[in-house]
This record gives sequence, structure tokens and C-alpha cells, in this order.
Amino acid sequence: MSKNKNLILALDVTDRTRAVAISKDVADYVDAIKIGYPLVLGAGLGIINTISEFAPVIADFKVADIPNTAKLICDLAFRAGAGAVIVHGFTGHDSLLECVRVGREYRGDILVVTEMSHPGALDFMAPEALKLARLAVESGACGVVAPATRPERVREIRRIVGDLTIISPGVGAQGGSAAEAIRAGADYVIVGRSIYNARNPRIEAEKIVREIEMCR
Ligand code: 3DU
Repeated sequence: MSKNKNLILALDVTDRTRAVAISKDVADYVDAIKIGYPLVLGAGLGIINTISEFAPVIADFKVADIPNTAKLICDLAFRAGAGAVIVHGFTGHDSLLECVRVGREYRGDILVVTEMSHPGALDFMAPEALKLARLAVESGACGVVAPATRPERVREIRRIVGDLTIISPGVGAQGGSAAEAIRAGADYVIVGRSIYNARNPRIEAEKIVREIEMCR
């Protein structure tokens, strides 16, 4: 994934035809497309390969299991054509190390969730987020996911992860600002509903890219 636009589309539609149309439409304005359970369960695992014709695909499976099961999930995602897989870190070092090992086998990236962007993340994740960021570094992961809804947390997480990649969801529909997240240290912002629900997703994506350009 080359850092060009600093924007990742979260493609949480469930219909294959719509997913392909939106991907085609916004491809010029995104560095990657993040696909999660909604689209994979709606359209099948083959959708990863289909969408990777438009942009590198990040499989957001938030893998959270014992090492063997985590390995099987990462292996299937990379084999389907994903360039990166998002995993949880709270399952501990052994599960995470196994994901990183599989990632290396495929020359793919493993990205670790630290603190999520929604309000409920403050219940359990926030107190452990910096520890999760440290674990991501120690395990050899390529990057972390940090909340655009709390730029101050992105800043703290950046201090811990050094030059690892930070991808940051929560822009737009969840109230976060793309410019603020980038200024706080995110490499990429992740935007879903604001783009795919827009009357013109391409124009919306372009608007976010311009906003990021202005703040650099
Ligand atoms: O709120 P949006 O529609 O822009 O979508 C955000 C996407 O990022 C969505 O796929 C969600 O599952 C994912 N995500 C978060 O929102 C927050 C996280 O901490 C991690 C992933």
C-alpha cells in the first residue's frame, strides 16, 4: 500500500454489485479499500480478489482467537488476495505472533487494533490501548489501528509505535476529522459511510483527500 492520498475506504456495503461500482468510482482517491464481515458475508470471500483490482485490500476481520484459529483466518484472507489483515491484540502475544508469522509468509501486513473509535471503547479498551500498541511493536506487526475520534490518543499511540503505520477510523459519520487525525500522527484515515452513502462517493472521497492535502 503506497501512501499517496492518505485515505482508506471502509467498504461496508453488503451487495457485490454496489461494492464493485463504488470501488471503481473512488479508486483514484483511495490508497486501499478495507473490507470486513458485512461485505465478505454478503458477497463471499472471492470479493477480496475482485476489489483488489481497484486498490489493495485490507481484510478487517479483527481476528481474536487462539493462535491456530487466528492462523487459519489470516491464511485464508491473504490467500484470497488481501494485502493486509486487521487483528486484535488483546488475545495476547502468542496469537499475535502467529498472525505476524503468517503475514510474513505472504508478504502481507498485520495491523493491530489498539483503542477503537466508538464510545464503548472507553469501557475496556482505552485503559489497555497503550499496552496493545507496545505489543504490536514487540510482535513485529506493520501497524496499528487508532481512533480518529480521539486525536490525542492517536498522538500518544504514535509516540509508542514510532514509524509503524497508523490507520485511523472514525472520520465523518462517527464525528472525527480527517485533518485532525492526520495532524495527530495518523498515516491514513479510514472513511466508510460518509463516502459510500454519499450521493456522489467520488466527489466525497476527493473532498476528504483535499482536506488532508491542505493540512500537510
Ligand atoms: O464509521 P464509518 O462508516 O466511517 O466506518 C468506519 C469503519 O472502520 C468501519 O468498517 C468500522 O468497522 C471500522 N472500525 C472502526 O470504526 C473503529 C475501529 O476502532 C476499528 C475499525
